[in-house]
Amino acid sequence: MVAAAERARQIAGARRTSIKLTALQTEVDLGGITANTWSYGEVPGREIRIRRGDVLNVELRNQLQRPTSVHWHGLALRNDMDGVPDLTQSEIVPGGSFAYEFTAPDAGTYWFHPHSGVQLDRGLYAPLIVEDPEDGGNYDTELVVVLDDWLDGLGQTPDAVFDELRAKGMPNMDHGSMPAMPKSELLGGDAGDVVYPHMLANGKVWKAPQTFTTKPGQRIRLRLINAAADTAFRVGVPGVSMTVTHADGFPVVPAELDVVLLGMGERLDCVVTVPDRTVPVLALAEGRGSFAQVLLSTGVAASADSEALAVELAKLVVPEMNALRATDSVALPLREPDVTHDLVLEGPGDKYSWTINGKVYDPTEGLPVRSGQFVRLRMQNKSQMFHPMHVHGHTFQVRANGKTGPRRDTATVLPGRELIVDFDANNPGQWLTHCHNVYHGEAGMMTVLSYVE
Ligand SMILES: [Cu+2]
Repeated sequence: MVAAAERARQIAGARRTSIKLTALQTEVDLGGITANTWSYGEVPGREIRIRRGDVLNVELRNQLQRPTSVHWHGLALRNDMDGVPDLTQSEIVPGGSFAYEFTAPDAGTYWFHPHSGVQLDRGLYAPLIVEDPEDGGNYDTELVVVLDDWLDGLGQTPDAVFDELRAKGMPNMDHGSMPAMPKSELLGGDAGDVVYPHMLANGKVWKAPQTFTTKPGQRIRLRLINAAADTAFRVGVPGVSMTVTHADGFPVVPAELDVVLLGMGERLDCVVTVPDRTVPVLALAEGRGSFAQVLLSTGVAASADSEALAVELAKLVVPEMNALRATDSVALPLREPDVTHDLVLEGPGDKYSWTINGKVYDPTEGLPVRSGQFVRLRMQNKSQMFHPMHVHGHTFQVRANGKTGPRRDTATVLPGRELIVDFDANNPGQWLTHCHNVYHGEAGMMTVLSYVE
């Protein structure tokens, strides 16, 4: 069934792109700060760029001391290439390799990362851009901005942080003092479980930002990717409105917004017109008082320093991202689902456990679906923290208060709220469905959408 679904995706004249990727221990420069981390050679890893319908072949060589894997986040790919150990493949052992090969059926802004433990909170992530030969009319150039929260290799590791969370059953403490855990009104409660010393945009701290040289009047398509483990970002370009065109790679009815919000794993594409001065793309770590940035440099000085601009940006009202609307070309019509599954999200419980329907993850148990069904997921957040819920291998239709929301593969469910998403069960296999907070996921908040005969 998996092979048949893959054959249906293949198009005549498809190009084949072959890439070799190595996961290894490296030193990276975060902008005057050197961290010893695990990466695909640099942070972020080098972008992979293909066209819709292309076949991508990536040989991953594992030079780490631990097993790893690669998940191609957001792609409706063949299930045996989805990169989830114990569910779709065996882990890639140290010294081993694995050849991923699949058709990329839909254009959009995607990314890739391991699905092994909390490795995502190291430097193992990179953009995957699938171009649509038919778009490009409304912008002159593109800029990919990958956002991250960083602690690895600076006296901490994600594994040690996770062990500490489990041992204490609560968020990590900062050197024994009382923790100042982040809170956010926008996120309806807790904004994170982990304290991060740095926020990064394209691998750099805000004091040493990447500079993108441009000129006034240029229209830039920003491809925003939140690769963080535990941090939502509100993103804006001070004084410049953004035309949001895509959510998680799929087109939305263009929306003019001053600021947007990205949960972990989420992507937004926005077109901005460069003003007659240098401006930052600011990414405020929600509830944390820190930020990252990329500068759009015109050669003319900015109107104010970025710290002052960040204070102003934090005052703007952030619209509801689930109120973005899929274009008619991709929207799934509202109809009665063939099957509805409830996902009750709770935690943290004993030893920092996070659960779906009262259970921690078990790869042998799942929510059954059948090929051809129209499936509804009703996700109810009964915890104090937001959860960006990600479904592998499908792009669902968000139902925002009965209205048509965006098509997405990751959508944030706020505390005390319910989110309904629908999808066509048209990609057979065993598909992980989970919170994209890597610590929540690793602590149990994952389940499987399991195609059955
Ligand atoms: Cu979560």
